[in-house]
Amino acid sequence: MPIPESELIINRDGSVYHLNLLPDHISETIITVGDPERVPLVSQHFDSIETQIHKREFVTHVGYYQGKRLTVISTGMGTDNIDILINELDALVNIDFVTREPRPLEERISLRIVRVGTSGALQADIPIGSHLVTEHAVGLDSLMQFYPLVETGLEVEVSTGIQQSLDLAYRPYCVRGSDLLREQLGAGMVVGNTLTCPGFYGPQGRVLRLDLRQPDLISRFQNFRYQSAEGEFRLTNFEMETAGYYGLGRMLGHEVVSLNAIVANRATGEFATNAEATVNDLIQKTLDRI
Ligand code: R1P
Ligand code: URA
Repeated sequence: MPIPESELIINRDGSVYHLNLLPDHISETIITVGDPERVPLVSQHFDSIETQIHKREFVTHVGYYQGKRLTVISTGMGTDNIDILINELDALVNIDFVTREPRPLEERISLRIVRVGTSGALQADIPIGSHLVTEHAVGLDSLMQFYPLVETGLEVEVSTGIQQSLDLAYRPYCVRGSDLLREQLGAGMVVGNTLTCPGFYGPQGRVLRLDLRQPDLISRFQNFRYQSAEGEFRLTNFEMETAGYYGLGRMLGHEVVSLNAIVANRATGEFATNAEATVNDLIQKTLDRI
């Protein structure tokens, strides 16, 4: 059955609805960033740029870095944008835009998707300026209420523990990312467990003029521990997209990793004086290893 026009929306020029890209526009390795202005910070290192396209917050540059074809795309903020990003990237490679049929199993393409983003550390021993690679992502957002994500026993136990310790009405989701990409791209980085929050202020325990429902939210995040055969699990940092990437990546069969430039530390109350340098170092490290 062809996928109806209302479900897979293809623009008049044959591009996918929000990303505005044609199937030929993307490479199998994709770097994603939140901030559209970070896209040229990545592509400035390319030997050549063959395509530049933008629509809304999705800015895409495709080019070659040391002979390897790479795509860099900005996503804006939040897992709702990651739902659009990953579904549309997957459609570009795994759905035939002429017949509107998913490609047969043996023709399916697994993309390598590398998030290069900023993040706040929860623990005092993860200083500003560090680079952190996410092993497990825990989603406090609602995206996985709508998909049949299959979690391992450990993932369910960890997220049930977090639900209890935060006194939440719902169980967050927990997903381990690609071991392969974590080892390849994250060598020497802090290996952490990232909390993905559906907001920057209240959901990350920040108080400006609004009080929090749980005034001790940050210390609940910081003090959460889960003991398993693999060792002690603690939450190391938070941001706003990683769990969405890891959940959708698992379900659609793409390799995904989240690399985080630590720009804030919520245990010490500091914010980076030179966040740009930490991000630029992470971009360079990513390109060198990709
Ligand atoms: C908040 O300032 C934004 O920064 C982090 C969060 O996930 C959120 O998107 O990532 P990026 O720097 O990649 O946008
Ligand atoms: N991004 C976030 O989402 N939180 C922080 O504290 C820093 C960057």
